Amino acid sequence: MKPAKGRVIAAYGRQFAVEMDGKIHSCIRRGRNGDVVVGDWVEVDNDVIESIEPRSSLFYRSDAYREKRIASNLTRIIVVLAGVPTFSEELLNHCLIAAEDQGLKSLILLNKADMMEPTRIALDTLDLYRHLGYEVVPISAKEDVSPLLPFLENETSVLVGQSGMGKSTLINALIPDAKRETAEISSALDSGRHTTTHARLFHLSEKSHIIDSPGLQEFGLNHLGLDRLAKAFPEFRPGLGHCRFRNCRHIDEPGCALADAVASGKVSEKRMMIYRKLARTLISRNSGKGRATNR
Ligand SMILES: Nc1nc2c(ncn2[C@@H]2O[C@H](COP(=O)(O)OP(=O)(O)O)[C@@H](O)[C@H]2O)c(=O)[nH]1
Ligand SMILES: [Mg+2]
Ligand SMILES: [Zn+2]
Repeated sequence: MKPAKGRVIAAYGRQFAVEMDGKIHSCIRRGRNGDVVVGDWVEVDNDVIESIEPRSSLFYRSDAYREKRIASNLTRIIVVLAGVPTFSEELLNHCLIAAEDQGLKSLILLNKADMMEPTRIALDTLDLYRHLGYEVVPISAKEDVSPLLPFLENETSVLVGQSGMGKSTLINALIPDAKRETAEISSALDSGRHTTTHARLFHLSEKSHIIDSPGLQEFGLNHLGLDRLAKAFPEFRPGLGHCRFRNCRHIDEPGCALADAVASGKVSEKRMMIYRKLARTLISRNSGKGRATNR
């Protein structure tokens, strides 16, 4: 068989489900550990992934020690939240920052809108993000997912969020065959013993795809440097380059244009606190280990 091009739609440990001409092949990657990610276009020869095409984007998080790649070649991040259980606003911010950094569109999906009072409270909290330009869409995965559909068209989207927010319910409503398809892939890969703790790509149409990802508890951003971090806050951008010090970290420096923006109400205190907490983490990691955070 000669080499063929395909797309990675699921990963189970060192085995990958690669879709080629509508068929799913169980493939391996020799030697290189962990470089293939769901969403990748790859060249396959005899069920071995030989090479990965250049990616248009790579959505990943990182904790203190390692990177966790979530998916590649995306165009949109959908952060799934709900009024119950209470969502982490910090996690929401980290997802939005990672999306901005990779130039991806975001959508904040507030699920369980059938629960009126928790939804009202959550919408109040989300007002800040609406004012920043992020779209906030209330939805009930149990009742009607149609408000989400226009946002999925011609996009490769990934659903991210804490567990319990309703990601699986959404996927099942969007793709009635999701469970069966996933079971088929598991058996094709002989990985029935693995739970689906990995991302999985589903087709909505020829041009629209959606990736379900495992529930997140945290979303580290240690892979960003200070410059990239500040640029990932859209409301910071007008102030960047206007601080007294060219290398201002926007933490406690005099003449900081972003501190002025907070004082005049152009930037919210909450967002500034989120930035500073992340910036301090980056700085202490850097000085402690003496290595650059920018990749
Ligand atoms: N009331 C309500 N409950 C929902 C909705 N969507 C999901 N749930 C419930 O929320 C819980 C978590 O859903 P699940 O899809 O497993 O969340 P996941 O962990 O994000 O995949 C389940 O008990 C669902 O029945 C919704 O739109 N409204
Ligand atoms: Mg789930
Ligand atoms: Zn500054």
